Amino acid sequence: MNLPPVLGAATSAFQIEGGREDGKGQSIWDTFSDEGRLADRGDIACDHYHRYQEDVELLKGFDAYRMSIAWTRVLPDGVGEVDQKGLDFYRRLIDELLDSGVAPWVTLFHWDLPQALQDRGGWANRETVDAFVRYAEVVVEALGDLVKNWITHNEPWVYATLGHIEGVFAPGITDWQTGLAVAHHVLLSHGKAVPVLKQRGGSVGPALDCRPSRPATPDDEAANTHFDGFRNRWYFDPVFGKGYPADIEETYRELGRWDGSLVQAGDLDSIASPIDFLGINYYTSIEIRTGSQESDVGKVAPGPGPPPGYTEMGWEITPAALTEFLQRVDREYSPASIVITENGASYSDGVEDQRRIDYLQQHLEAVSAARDSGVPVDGYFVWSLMDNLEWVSGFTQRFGLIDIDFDTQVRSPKASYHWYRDLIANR
Ligand code: IFM
Repeated sequence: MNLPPVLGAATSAFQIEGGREDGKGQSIWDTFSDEGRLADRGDIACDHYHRYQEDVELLKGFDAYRMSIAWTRVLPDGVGEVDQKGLDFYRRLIDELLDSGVAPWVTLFHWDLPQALQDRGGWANRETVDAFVRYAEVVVEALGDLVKNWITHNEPWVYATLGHIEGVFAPGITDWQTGLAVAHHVLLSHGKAVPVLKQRGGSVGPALDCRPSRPATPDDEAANTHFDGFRNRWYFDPVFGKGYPADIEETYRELGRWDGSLVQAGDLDSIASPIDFLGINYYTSIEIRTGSQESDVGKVAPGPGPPPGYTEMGWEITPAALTEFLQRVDREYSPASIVITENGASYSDGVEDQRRIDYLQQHLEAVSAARDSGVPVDGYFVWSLMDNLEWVSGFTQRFGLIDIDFDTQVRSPKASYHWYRDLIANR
């Protein structure tokens, strides 16, 4: 296989850390958890806050580890006072990684917005952009001597849409105008943070989620184009200087979802601030049929597939679509470098997880095929290093290379962990 030079695994703060202590502020996901809106509470998760040394030990042999910082540990209210204890925790963790030969790839925003900022409108309020830039300044000042790869935002589509249009994720809002305002401000804050994070020589990129789609029949082309615009182009186009896609803007205007008035002079240039790499999170693709009321929020029924055609998230296994999507991104946007910032599968197979090995093998082959055709894919991160709190699904969906017993916090590497670590060692 033509593997990317950097192979690692990923997690995010809320999903693994626990540790609501040492001055940590409340995030919108803590609130969702406190309100009983998650299948399991998030107070402890994998208790990584206390067990990070054990977790780093298990990362030995990996090239890199993608983690996120909890904004509320660094600035409990999002703005104002810095909590040194929070920064010290991340410094200890990152020191430990570097001592273990594992490069930290650090995400600033993986959805856990300080509740104090949400109380002032969250990402729908343009002031949150400034708050994020200040947060980036604080973090790069404290950790920029150690961290060389930064990811601004994780999955802006998911954050904006599931949290503010569908309302199933925190903060639980169901309003299109809010969702599109959130998306714009998240993208704007990404662009404004890029030069800040580069100040100390780091490489910077966003982690964009994608959902490649295909029309079920030739008659479904228009629906498919619309879905692709809503789901992919609305985010990829502005990051690469193409502005918002005109066809989708027109639809949104007609439906009263967007009048473009919150896009101020200079915003689109800021969003297109040059990045060093494009992070892509890929799990599945989708078939689109015309006429579904919900086709623009991704609720199109998937077509049948031969077993084992789906993971336990109900996501169809489509590795070829990853190769095609990478080739398309290369053709249409020409990023200097692409990193698969997430890819993985949920299976509750315990430590004998051959199905996860198969999934990862197929997707690494898909990445390899893209590289063979000249696409600059330079990194790949498995989601996830360990089973963790899968947002509203709680502990029911297990993506980890390492099994977690959530009662005892015992870590047990799965067959996929050994397979992946051997692959890295023997490449
Ligand atoms: O667990 C999530 C992660 O936080 C973001 N990307 C998708 C993963 C699986 O749903």
